Amino acid sequence: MSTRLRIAVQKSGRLSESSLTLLKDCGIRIQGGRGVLIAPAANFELDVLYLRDDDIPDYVADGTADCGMLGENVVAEEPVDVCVERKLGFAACRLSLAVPREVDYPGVGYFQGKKLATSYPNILRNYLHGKGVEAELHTISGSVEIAPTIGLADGICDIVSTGSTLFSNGLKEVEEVMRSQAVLISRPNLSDVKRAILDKLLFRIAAVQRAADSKYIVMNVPVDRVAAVQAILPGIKSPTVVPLADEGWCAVHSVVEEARFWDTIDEVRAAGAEGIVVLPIQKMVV
Ligand code: PRT
Ligand code: ZN
Repeated sequence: MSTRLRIAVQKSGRLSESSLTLLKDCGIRIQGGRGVLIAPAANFELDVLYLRDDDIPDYVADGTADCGMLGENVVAEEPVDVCVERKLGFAACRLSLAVPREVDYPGVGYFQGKKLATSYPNILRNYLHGKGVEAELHTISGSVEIAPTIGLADGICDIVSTGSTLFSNGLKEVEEVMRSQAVLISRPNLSDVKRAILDKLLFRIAAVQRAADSKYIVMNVPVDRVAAVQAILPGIKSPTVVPLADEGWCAVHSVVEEARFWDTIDEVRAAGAEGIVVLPIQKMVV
């Protein structure tokens, strides 16, 4: 029995590139191209198994793979016993109900007794059940968005990201059934050795994600304004303050959250900071 961790990754599709980039950012070098079924990492106790995303939950649940990266929507649809270890922050989308644009939509009760086409019958059934609505579900595996036009259904439940597919098919989004992003799943009861490798991988993923969410900033601040600027900057602990050759000035170094980045810049400028330089962070281990 191999003691290497086997991770399932989508072979080709919307998740493939970002999944492999994440492994690369974790310093893991995968050997060989995607033409193979299984590819070993050169410098980590990991093998990559390339699969269709729909097959990943079953393969992880039955132990063919130890873990996998895929959309939450696929995990939620498959009734299998896997654990969601971590949200990965890419492939964000939502699973939504949509109806023809001309429908005067009164609320979710509209779907009572209606025909709905979807590739996600389990998620949709649960959702409608929770709303006390009973509809006739038609499971189709592709091109769900054309079902109303060809008279197969009154509405659809499908993945939406920009909304342009719905728009170009004369549909409008009326209910959000679930939000989704890529996640890392694992099978229950991993051996201690494999659990330790997975924890090592999760630790690296956390460092990569933290870095992506943060920026390093350096700025010049008059000595008498340092306290005011410092109060604005959270940093990891407190900011680093270094005296400059020009007496009366300091350089202040700190880490700011991407989400609050521009607000922070406005605030420190108003507090007296000048010459602000912003740098990307490669990894952030705390
Ligand atoms: O071949 P394989 O089975 O492995 O791949 P697949 O064709 O089943 O999946 P793929 O690669 O299309 O998507 C993989 C995962 O990406 C999905 O399970 C979602 O978690 C996520 N994701 C993110 C999306 C989208 N965004 C998305 N926009 N999956 C599908 N779409 C499709 C959607 O089905 C619809 O047809 O894009 C269209 C809508 O996009 P907009 O931008 O027009 O709204
Ligand atoms: Zn698929």
